[in-house]
Amino acid sequence: MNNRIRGINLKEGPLKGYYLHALWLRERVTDEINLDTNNLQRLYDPSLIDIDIFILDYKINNQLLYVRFSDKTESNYNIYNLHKEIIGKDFIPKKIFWSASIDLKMLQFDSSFLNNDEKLLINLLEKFYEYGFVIINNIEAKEKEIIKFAERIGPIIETNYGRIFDVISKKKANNLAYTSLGLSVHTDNPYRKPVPGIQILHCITNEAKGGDTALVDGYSVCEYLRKNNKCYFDTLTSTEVLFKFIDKDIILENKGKIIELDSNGDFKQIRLNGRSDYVPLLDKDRLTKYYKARKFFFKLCNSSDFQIKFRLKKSTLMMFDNHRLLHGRTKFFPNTGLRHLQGCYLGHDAAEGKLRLLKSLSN
Ligand code: NM2
Ligand code: OGA
Ligand code: ZN
Repeated sequence: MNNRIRGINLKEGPLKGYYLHALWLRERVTDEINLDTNNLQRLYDPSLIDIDIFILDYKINNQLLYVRFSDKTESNYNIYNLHKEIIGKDFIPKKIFWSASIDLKMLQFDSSFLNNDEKLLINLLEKFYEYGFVIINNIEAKEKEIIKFAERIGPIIETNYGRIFDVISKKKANNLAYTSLGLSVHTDNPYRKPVPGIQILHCITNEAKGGDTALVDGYSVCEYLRKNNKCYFDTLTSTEVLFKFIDKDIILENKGKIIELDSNGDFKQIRLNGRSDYVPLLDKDRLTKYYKARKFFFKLCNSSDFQIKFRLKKSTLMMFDNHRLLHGRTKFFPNTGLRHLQGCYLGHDAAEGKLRLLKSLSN
């Protein structure tokens, strides 16, 4: 039969212009038989719905779309909720790329949000997703305070460096971060699967000479490269590199591109870490091209056009997107004073998930 209703085309309202496929609507039914009203999960497998399902009847009444299907299921849908889903509305703000002239003031927060100030936490997470980092002042210069901060957002990702780690100069360090050497701007842990999305560093004391901080918006640099040197950009987005970490307890390896794009061509993740990258032995022309591209990217990342430099002060904490920003420090002189940071990693799912929840509760 050809006059069966296989989908709905509403003539007015927010859903005007969208063809609402019958099966697409059917797998979104909200009645108690089909949906667990407590956890909003489906109580049936949508793959079992008849491919030829059709609509017997539908009506629109204010915000509600009522539909009865050929399998006798009926449901009401809030048309605004359907619209939000169709346009892919999300509470995670769009990224704002920045360069060295960025105003740090708007990214500075006070620790008071730790005392259940949800509005301030929303604001902090929004700024974090826009700019890729935030700085929080007045986090007591005490060991483990970082845990309180991190867990206000979500669960810490424990690694072989521990749940939290001490960035301090020590002998026989398994990582150059635990020496007093300078670290050129990098992303952490490119050798891990997956690479932790967020890094937090809390300054407990910074009395040594040197040890200043640098941050770069890696995506801003990538954007510049895409516009001004497409050939290098293509090389860095296509060459698979091996990243490695080795100590007495573990050998970590992961492969990836220095600039990884998503399926839309947007920036997904940067891996830049001169201590741990091993490009394969490609043919000589490709290899030469790769080395030129990496050199140029590194130069841009270190240029004063893109890089901001500041000194992390005692009781200050910074939280940054380890897929987007690069961070580094100048060398310091341990015999001139103590320098001690504590760090940990979080996932983007935790931070995005927290922001979505807080925003949906506040709306
Ligand atoms: N630490 C500080 O990714 C890296 O190897 C950078 C990470 C050891 C957790 C250092
Ligand atoms: C790190 C790191 C920066 C610093 O621990 O990964 O980059 O300021 N540290 O010590
Ligand atoms: Zn680092």
